[in-house]
Order: sequence, then structure tokens, then C-alpha cells
Amino acid sequence: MFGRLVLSKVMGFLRVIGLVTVAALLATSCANSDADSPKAKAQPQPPQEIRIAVTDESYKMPREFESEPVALTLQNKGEEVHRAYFARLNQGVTERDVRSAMSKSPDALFSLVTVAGSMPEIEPGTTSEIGMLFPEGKYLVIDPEVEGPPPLSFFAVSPASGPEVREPSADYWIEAGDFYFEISDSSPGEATVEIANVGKQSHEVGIGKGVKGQGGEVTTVFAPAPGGMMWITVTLEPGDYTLLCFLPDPKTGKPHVKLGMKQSFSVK
Ligand SMILES: [Cu+2]
Repeated sequence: MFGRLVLSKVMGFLRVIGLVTVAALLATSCANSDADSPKAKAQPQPPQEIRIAVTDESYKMPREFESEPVALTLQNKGEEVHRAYFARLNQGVTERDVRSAMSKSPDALFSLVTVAGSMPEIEPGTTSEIGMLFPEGKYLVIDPEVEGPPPLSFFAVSPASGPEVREPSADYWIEAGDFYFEISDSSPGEATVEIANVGKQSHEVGIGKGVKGQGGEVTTVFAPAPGGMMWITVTLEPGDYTLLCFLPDPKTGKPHVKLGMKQSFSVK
């Protein structure tokens, strides 16, 4: 019930539909171009794997990791379909504040956090993977679409301290800012897309069919937190598409699409 409210009232387009299939994104990172240089530093490391196991009641995952690209693996050990939505706790907000807000209303919760990425829903017994770079901070992961109390866990992302970690390679990129999208030349078929949030607000990346985006939704995922990056697999047939963000601007309450977050592009 709580989840339904969150869905309809605060987020609008929470559904993460189908075609964000997830492959071995991080297996194909490109070679280090400095490798031949005699003074080359230590080779960048592959991203650390962070395993998240979700049941119908909770998430099990590390309590802390560093602000570097990581390979997030979500394993569904429950009996229902599950997903993972990430949000960063705003400055000064504690776990206790979040739990107390959740017992009141979705509005109370969402004034305390900044949406920071999502993983598509997966069936029981299955696993999915995305690449993610979380900026430093305290985070929660939640599945608001279940009946009853939502699975919820907290984790911290600390400053990077170890050797450089290489970013996953991407076939094309999408930049989300306040309030626009930019997209590089995209490619048809299954492709890895890098999504960067360079704005100050939360954004979502909805891909609608057609130049107005009204021909049906291909997929929607939340963009990473401001300053963060994400690598997901998307499958697009050749055609026209539109990027859309419907998250509300806290000041005006207007959906971002009304402020300019609407960008058409073609896949050839
Ligand atoms: Cu937006």
C-alpha cells in the first residue's frame, strides 16, 4: 500500500519496463590506452562487484563501499518480482528520520532523499547487473512496489581511496541535466548506454517511441544521483524515439518535461 502511494503520488513513472535487459556489461571494458607508456601508473582495476540479494522482506548487501564504478548485481531470492530503487539521503538526514517519515507518508520520505538510480524488475530466481558510480553519501535501496512493508536497506558510499577503477565501456551515452537531455549517436540492437546526471536534481530517463514519445514506452530508469553515472543495457530497434523526464521540480511542482526535458533522437 505504501508502495502504491509512492508510485502514484510522488514518482509518476516508476515502472521500469522490459527491455532494459542486463548483460555482462562490465566484461567488455576497453583496454588501458596508457598501457604502453613506460611510466604508466598501475593499471586501472576492474569495477568491484557489489552483490545485492533481495527477498520479499529485505535486501542483503555490503553496508559500505567506495565511490568508484561498481558492478551491481541484484539477485531475487524472494517469491515475488522485485526491483531496486536507490536514493541518497539529503544532508543531515538519518536512517531514523527516514524510518519515521516512512511511517507517515511518501511525501514526508521523498522530501528527505534524492532519487539516485534504479534497476529493472526481475523475476524470482533471476539475477541482473548494471554498472553504477554513486557519489559519496548515505543511501537507501527500496522496492516500493510490493504489498506491505517494502524491502529497505541502507548503505554508505565513502570517498575513493584505492587504485583507479576503469569505467565500463559504452556504445553510446545520455546526459541528463537541469533541464535537458543530450544523447550521442545511438546504435540499434542491444547496446550499453552510459547515463550521467550532471544536474543538481534527480532525473529519470524514459524512452518513448516516436518523435513525440507518445508511441509507447520502451523503458524508464532513474538516472544516477547528481554527479553520478550508470551503465545499462538497452535494446532499440531502428526508428524514432524521445527521451522524457517526468520527475517534478521541487520549487514549481512542474514535471521536468515541461521545463525542457524532452529530446527526440533516431536509431539508424
Ligand atoms: Cu528530470
